[in-house]
Amino acid sequence: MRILFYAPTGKPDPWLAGLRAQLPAAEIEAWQPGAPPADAAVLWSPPQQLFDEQPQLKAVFNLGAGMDALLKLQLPKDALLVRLEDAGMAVQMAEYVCHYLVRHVREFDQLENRWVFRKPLDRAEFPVGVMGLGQLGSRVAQAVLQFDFPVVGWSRTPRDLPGVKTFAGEAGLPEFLSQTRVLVCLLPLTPDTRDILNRDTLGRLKPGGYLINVARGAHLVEEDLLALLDSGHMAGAALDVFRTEPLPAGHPFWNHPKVTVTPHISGRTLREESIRQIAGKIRALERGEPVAGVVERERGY
Ligand code: OXD
Repeated sequence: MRILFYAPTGKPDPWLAGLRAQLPAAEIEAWQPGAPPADAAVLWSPPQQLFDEQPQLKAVFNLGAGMDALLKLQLPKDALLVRLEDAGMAVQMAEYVCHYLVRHVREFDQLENRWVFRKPLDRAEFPVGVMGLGQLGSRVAQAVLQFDFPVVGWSRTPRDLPGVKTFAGEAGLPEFLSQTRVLVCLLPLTPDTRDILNRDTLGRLKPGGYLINVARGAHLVEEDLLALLDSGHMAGAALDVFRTEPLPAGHPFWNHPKVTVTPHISGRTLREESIRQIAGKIRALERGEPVAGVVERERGY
């Protein structure tokens, strides 16, 4: 089997070495324009040229959970598309969300240069709503539950999660939002979810709403959030993803007193875990066995 590797940033060598160690019988190379035809590709954010030159690919392994960058391209029509499942990302997402949730609710930021007493807060007043209840969303919801916050969840199709009151579909969205004060977005980016965090939806949150977006920048209409922060309906936001990344210099989020910006680091792709997972799936496919994490192109994730 011949496998191509591509990632626009970072060094390919440790990835190639790891994949070769796991799959010693395979021929594994970094993709270069004009590379000979391969059977599978392991990649992140490739140029269209890679797929134009490799229409015969049978399997494409995405080095991330979000498929949006890949699904924008013209893909080999018969290739199986496989996303990265968890691979150490879920626990990082859970840490990120719990960190900003607790930091906000417990008022851990020192905002004034004087000793100010803060009265204890009732966590029942901070119900957390998790949008997207796949592997990452369920892990985040379970972690938040450990801190005794009420948790509600929303997903496209109905899901049951222990301890979480769940809502589904367009019909369930208004009720989900009205029961939420801290909103966590972990949705895949699809035509249905683009711009889903806007003046109307964020305006339905309980007063003093707080947004944690660890999904994609295009879920959020940035000027709508700014307007709701300025009106006081929203108390703040922790944003890891942006419509334009890197976030441009001079963007109002950089110095906004109610916004914390992080550089798309809430769930980093971990090399060893990812290589083990992808190599395991390649071996399973070679044995003719099904694998998990196969993306439905129509659905977008
Ligand atoms: C992902 C990401 O999709 O890193 O995994 O954004």
